[in-house]
Amino acid sequence: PPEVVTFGEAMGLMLADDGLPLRRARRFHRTLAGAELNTAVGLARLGHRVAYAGRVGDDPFGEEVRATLLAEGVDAAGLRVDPSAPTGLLTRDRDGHRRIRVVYHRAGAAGSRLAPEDLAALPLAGARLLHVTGITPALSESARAATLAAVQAARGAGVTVSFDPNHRAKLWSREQAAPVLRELAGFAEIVLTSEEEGAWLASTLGLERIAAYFHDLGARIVVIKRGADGAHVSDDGVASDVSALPVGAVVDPVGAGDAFDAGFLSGWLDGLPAAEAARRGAACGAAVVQVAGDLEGLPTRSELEDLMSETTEVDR
Ligand code: ADP
Ligand code: KDG
Repeated sequence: PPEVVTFGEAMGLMLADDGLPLRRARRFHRTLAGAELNTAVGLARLGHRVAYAGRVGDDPFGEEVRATLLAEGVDAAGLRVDPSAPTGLLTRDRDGHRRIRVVYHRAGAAGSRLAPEDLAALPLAGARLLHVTGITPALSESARAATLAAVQAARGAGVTVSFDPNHRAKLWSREQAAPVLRELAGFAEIVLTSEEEGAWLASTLGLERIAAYFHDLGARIVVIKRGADGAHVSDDGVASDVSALPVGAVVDPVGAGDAFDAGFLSGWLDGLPAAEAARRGAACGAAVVQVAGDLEGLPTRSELEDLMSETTEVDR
């Protein structure tokens, strides 16, 4: 049985090729995106057994989602084709220096039609971890209901829940999102958040105060991701700071958070202390920012070992 189950909206991604803004870009790299898809593939590359559920349309992007899951060894039995809507799409530009512009073409797409009954296909019983993000409940009423039902079922089955709020301001306002994200965080034993959204949800500044807020909601482990500043970890209130790995050039910063989640959860599954797991997360995040696309830079287990040992300068 899978160790980890997750679900969400997987989309086509058209990523502008070079440093041009979206408005003027002519060449695009065609790939896939979706926070939970990214984390699922990241975990599978590190050798974990993962199952993924969601809906895609009856179209080439949907076929590519299935093919990618299968190629990566992710159990895709829970991926459903919904012929009534297309697979969602997002476009974004790519620049290590300017602000990235993301444009969604996903309203009403197949992924947003996810409903509680879809999760019957998820092999929750026997799993060690259910990973959810706050993107899915932003997609629709039925997707929100599915997300809540999933974390409740996991709780009932004694499966650990990990939660990344991943607030997406283009999908819903802070006023709409806050109560839902706080409710979901209350089901999670592991919360993985960014500093900005953590401060907002906790209505406080300061890493330790943010962590304390999520501990009060019930989380045992709180990880606050801080981009090039690394991450802050609070395990039962015991704090550690983990530095980011040095990177040559930031080619595409998007997807680092999902990669971090994959690395962190991999470490947790392997029984590492939280600070060690965060180092694995940081290595995965660093690998992803140096490559265009969300999935492309996710390391395999042996690539991760090289990254973390920093010994391989030139391999000849
Ligand atoms: P998000 O994608 O959710 O905004 P972050 O930007 O915080 O997430 O990145 C997640 C993790 O990836 C960071 O905690 C860090 O370890 C790593 N990371 C992100 N940006 C860089 C960078 N420029 N250099 C090195 N590591 C990075
Ligand atoms: O975390 C990366 C995501 O932003 C990207 O893959 C797309 O899931 C996505 C979203 O909703 O923004």
